[in-house]
Amino acid sequence: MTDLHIDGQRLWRSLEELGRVGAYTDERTGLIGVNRLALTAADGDGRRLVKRWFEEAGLAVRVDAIGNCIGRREGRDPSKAPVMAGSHIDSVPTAGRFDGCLGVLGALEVVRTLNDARVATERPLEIAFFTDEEGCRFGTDMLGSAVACGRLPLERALGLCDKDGKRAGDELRAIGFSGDHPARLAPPRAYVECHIEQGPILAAAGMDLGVVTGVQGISWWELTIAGRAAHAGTTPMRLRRDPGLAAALINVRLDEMARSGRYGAEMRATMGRIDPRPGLVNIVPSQVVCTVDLRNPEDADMAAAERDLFAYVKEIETRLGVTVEARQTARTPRIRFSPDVQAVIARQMERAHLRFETILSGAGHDAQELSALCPTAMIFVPGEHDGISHNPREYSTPEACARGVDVLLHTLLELGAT
Ligand code: HGY
Ligand code: MN
Ligand code: MN
Repeated sequence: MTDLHIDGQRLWRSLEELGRVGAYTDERTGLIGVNRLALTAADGDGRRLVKRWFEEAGLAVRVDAIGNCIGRREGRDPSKAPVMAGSHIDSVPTAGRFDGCLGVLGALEVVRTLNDARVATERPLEIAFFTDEEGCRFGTDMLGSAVACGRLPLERALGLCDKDGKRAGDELRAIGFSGDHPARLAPPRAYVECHIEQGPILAAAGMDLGVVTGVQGISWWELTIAGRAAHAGTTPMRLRRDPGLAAALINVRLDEMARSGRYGAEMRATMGRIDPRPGLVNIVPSQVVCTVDLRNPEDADMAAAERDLFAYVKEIETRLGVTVEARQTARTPRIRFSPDVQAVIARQMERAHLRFETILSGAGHDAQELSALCPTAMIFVPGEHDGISHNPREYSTPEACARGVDVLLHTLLELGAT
C-alpha cells in the first residue's frame, strides 16, 4: 500500500474552511487570525462542521460527557482495540489555522483516503477532537483528553469556571456538546498525533518533519496579589502596598530565572496575564491577578525553579507589604513517548525519503494524556516565520502539511494492520 497517498489539496481546503470559523482581522497587522476559544459559540460552530465531516466520511460518531468527539471506522476485527489519531480544534483567541486542526483534519483526510481506495484495516480506526486542549479559558490545559485518560475527574473539569464565573459544564451544554457517552476512553492500541511544531527547530535544521520523543514539563499558577488601593497623587511611595509593583518584580524574577541557566538551558517562564483591579490610571491597584507558565524538560529543575519562585514571592510579600495567594492550575511532568510508535513513524519517513530528526515538544498536546493510556507518539510539521504560533502569522506550507499527514496515513496503516 506504499503507493497510497492522501489528497493534499482536499486537506488544505478543509484547513481553510475550518479556519474561516471564528476568523477575525488582526487590526495591528491586518492578518486573518482565528478565535475559537473553548466552548464559545465559535468553538461550537467549528465542532458542528467537523462532526458533520466525520459523519459524511461514514464514521460512527460519539460525543462524550466532556464534549470529546470521536469518529469510528470499523475494522475487519471489531473486537480489536482501535488505532487512534486526533488533536483539538479549540484555539487561543489569537490563533492561526493549524494548531490542533492539522491533527484532526489530517486524521479525517486519512479516513477519506482509505474510503476512496476502499482499503479495510484489520483494526478499527478512531479519530477525535478533544475538548479545550488550550486550557486558557478554564485555566487548565488538555481538559478533554485529561478526563478521557483519567488524569482529571469529570466533575472537577465540568465545575471549572472562566474569569467571568461561567462553568465549563454549562458552556458545554450551551453549545450542544454535552454528550451522554462516558468520558473515560478504553485504551486504544496506539495513538498518533500530527501537529505543527510551533517553534523554529525543524525549519532551521532543514528538516521535512520531526519524530516527537515526548513533551516537556508544564506548571501553571494563578497568583492573586492583594495590596491597598490608594490615590496615585497623594500617597507617598513609602506608604504604598502596590500589587502592581509586586507582579512586575515577580515577572522580572521569572525572566532572570529562565535566562540564568540555574534550571537548565531550556527553562521557559511566562507571565501571560496581568489583571490589575480596578486598573485605573490614578489608583494604586488594590489587587493584581496574574498567571505564571513554567516549562522545563527536567522535573527536578522544574521543582527547584518553583521553590526559587515562591521563596522570592515570600520576600516580596515582606518587602512590599502585600499578600500573595498562589493557586496551581496545571501541572504535568515531562512525558516520554513510546519508542515503538516513534520507530514506526521514523520508518515511514525513511520510506518516503524525508529528512527528519527527533524533537522534544515545547508545547503541551493531547498526546501527552493519551500516552498514559496506550503507546503514543507524534509527527511534527515545521512552520514558517520561525514556527511562530498562538499568533495569526502561524503558517505551514500545503506541502509540509501533506507530508506530515501522508506519514500519519502510513503509520496508522502499519499500526492497524495486526
Ligand atoms: O500551552 C500549551 O503548550 C498548549 O498550546 N496548550
Ligand atoms: Mn495544539
Ligand atoms: Mn496551542
